[in-house]
Amino acid sequence: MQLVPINTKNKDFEKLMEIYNEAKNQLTFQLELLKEALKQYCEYDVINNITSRIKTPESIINKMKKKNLDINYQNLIENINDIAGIRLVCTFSNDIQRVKKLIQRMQTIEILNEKDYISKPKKSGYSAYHMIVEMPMEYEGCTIYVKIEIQICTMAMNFWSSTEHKIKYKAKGKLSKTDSKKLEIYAKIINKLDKKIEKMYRKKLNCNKAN
Ligand code: 0O2
Repeated sequence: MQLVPINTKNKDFEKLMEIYNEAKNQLTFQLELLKEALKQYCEYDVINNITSRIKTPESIINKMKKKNLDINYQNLIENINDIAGIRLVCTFSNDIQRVKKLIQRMQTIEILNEKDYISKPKKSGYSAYHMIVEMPMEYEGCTIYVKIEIQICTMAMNFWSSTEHKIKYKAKGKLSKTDSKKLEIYAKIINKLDKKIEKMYRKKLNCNKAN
């Protein structure tokens, strides 16, 4: 099957997407448990919300074309790492580090790759922490390893990236240079805001401890 050209209307493709979907659901469930445990322990929503998605067939094929890959199953499995994606939205910027470390300790997954767009945002202004993880799944008596992309960001970063996704990153038509520049500036403002809010929260915590 590996070098067979992909037909997204075919049953094989549907089956493969079902496995990615099942892996995504299982990992989301485990991360929901982590979210609840953190809430109990820290007495606030360290992870504010979790969303997940499976990439559309059209988006998968477009990404393969963009990477100049032959459209076959081997290339899809080996090179497209975010067919299944989970986004964890944290309350404060420091929570991202804490959540990242807890995910690194999870026994059910293996971390394949990490990208720190927090310390070094993309040219567009995009910032988030990315982890590509692999999860073993049982399928027809065999174990197969499914890749999932976890994105960790703050509410402010999520606001910026979801909006920018609609008006620039995946929008039809090109955004003007001036507006692209504005988006870069807004991303910087948002990151500064995150830091200021975090600082305010730490100050309040210290005051509470002192009283
Ligand atoms: P979509 O529609 O969100 O799924 P790689 O295989 O690692 O070399 P890849 O996967 O493009 O290449 O890696 P990268 O750059 O880390 O991007 C992965 C995902 O991060 C993207 O998936 C987006 O979800 C998000 N992302 C990256 N850059 C930007 C950006 O400038 N703006 C926004 N809004 N999101 C960004 P997709 O498949 O490109 O898009």
